[in-house]
Amino acid sequence: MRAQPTASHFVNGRYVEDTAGDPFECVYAANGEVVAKLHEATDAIVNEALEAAKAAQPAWAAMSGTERGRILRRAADIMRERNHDLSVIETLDTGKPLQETLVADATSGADALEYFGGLAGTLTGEHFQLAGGDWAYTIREALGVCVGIGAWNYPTQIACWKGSPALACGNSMVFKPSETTPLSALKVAEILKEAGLPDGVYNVIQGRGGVGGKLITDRRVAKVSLTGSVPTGRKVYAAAAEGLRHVTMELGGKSPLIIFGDADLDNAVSGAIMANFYSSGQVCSNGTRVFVERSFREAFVDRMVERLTKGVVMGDPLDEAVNYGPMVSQTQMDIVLGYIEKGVAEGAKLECGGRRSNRDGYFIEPTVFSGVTDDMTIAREEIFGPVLSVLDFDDEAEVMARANDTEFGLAAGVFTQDLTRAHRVVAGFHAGTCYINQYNLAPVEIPFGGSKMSGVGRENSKAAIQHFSEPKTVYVGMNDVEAPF
Ligand code: TXE
Repeated sequence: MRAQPTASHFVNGRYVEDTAGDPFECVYAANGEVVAKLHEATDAIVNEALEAAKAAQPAWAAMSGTERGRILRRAADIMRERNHDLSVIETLDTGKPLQETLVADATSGADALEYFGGLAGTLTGEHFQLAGGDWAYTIREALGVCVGIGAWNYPTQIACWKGSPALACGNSMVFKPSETTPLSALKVAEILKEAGLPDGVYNVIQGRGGVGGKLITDRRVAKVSLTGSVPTGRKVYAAAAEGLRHVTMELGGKSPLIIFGDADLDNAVSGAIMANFYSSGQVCSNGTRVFVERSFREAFVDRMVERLTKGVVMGDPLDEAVNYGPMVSQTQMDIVLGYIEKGVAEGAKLECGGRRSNRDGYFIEPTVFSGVTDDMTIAREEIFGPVLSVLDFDDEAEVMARANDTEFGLAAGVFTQDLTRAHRVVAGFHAGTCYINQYNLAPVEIPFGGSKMSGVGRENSKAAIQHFSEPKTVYVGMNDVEAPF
């Protein structure tokens, strides 16, 4: 098997296996080949990982931020040196084209390790001068053992986006990747160890939702950070609430992308491509409801179809000339094909795509619907595949109301050359991450996350520090104590 890891789990600084755990397979989505066989974590493995994380955390937190940061930054350097090998594993794990994983996955993980490594030495509390010479200060403290639970679309990135700020703040982590993509996070754990991370500070264990459930409800756990769907988010949030645990929820979306008639046509089409077809559409922040000003629609759809027809290169994702990969799994392909069928049945006009490709693997042709209305299923539910819906609009107030008429609030975007309108529109969006004349970029320096049903908390940037640490307030009395009796 091409990508068989040494063992299923990485606990307390070493690979461990427990064959009593339910077996599962990692499948290369481009051809259905089994590339690795693993076992779900048994209760013994779950316990071992949590014990290791609990035992390692105090000494890790007691190190200076600069020392912690140095290890994270060293790990970033190793990730960059091994970018090619890590990208191949990410491609085998997810089916995303190597052309894409070479620039978007280990590199993004390394950015997070470097950024939070740099911040680690700068974390401080505050000082407060109070009446009569009394004063107070806060100590920024780690939360303790944090659990990270990942989705299958960006396994390396998610392992690093959660691990880096957690570790920078002095926490330890038990990370559970998606059962669909178990490989990449193990590499992150290996590299952190090689960079000098003390054993037990970052652990990876495998399993489906049941293993995640055991982690979330364990009394040793202080915080849960999930990337996944809204239904899972609800369950995980509720389970975490039982123990009043801190949470970060990075969930799904059905984000609007508004294109006004004055936009630069090719930029708008490029933005909509990035918002719908990158990673074959398997991106949570995708702008899948593309509202196009009616007068501009024909030109927009024509150019979109032309660019997809001429530009998409489907094939083995390991071939660097290929820029468009399969769905991550047969299950996901079936879900997406089901939505396409519904789009047709509900009366949307298929402009291109709409079918499974006739090659091996779980490929779906890039699909564009026009004439989509707000009530159609494809305009309301997260599809998580390469399906772009064009909805017509006539004026700004109308489109804003329609754009916000969703339970989700992850991202939103606008293309226009009118500066005032651009800022007015983003001010009106009910969404956590907004774009003007750009879409779907998420550099580590800026906060990323959703409002409404799309999430709680933010990842990346200094904002993530707030979500992986808490202030301890210390009041310092400088005067005699006054008491009523
Ligand atoms: O996600 P799930 P899946 C969406 C997308 C997709 C759908 C299903 O629409 O079609 O989610 O994908 C773990 N307690 N997104 O099945 O089920 C699970 O093992 C604890 C959006 O992969 O949400 C996995 O590790 N953990 C998303 C993780 O949660 C539980 C990206 C996500 O699983 C659990 C991927 C439980 N009860 C899919 N149940 C995004 N927003 O980026 C499941 N898990």
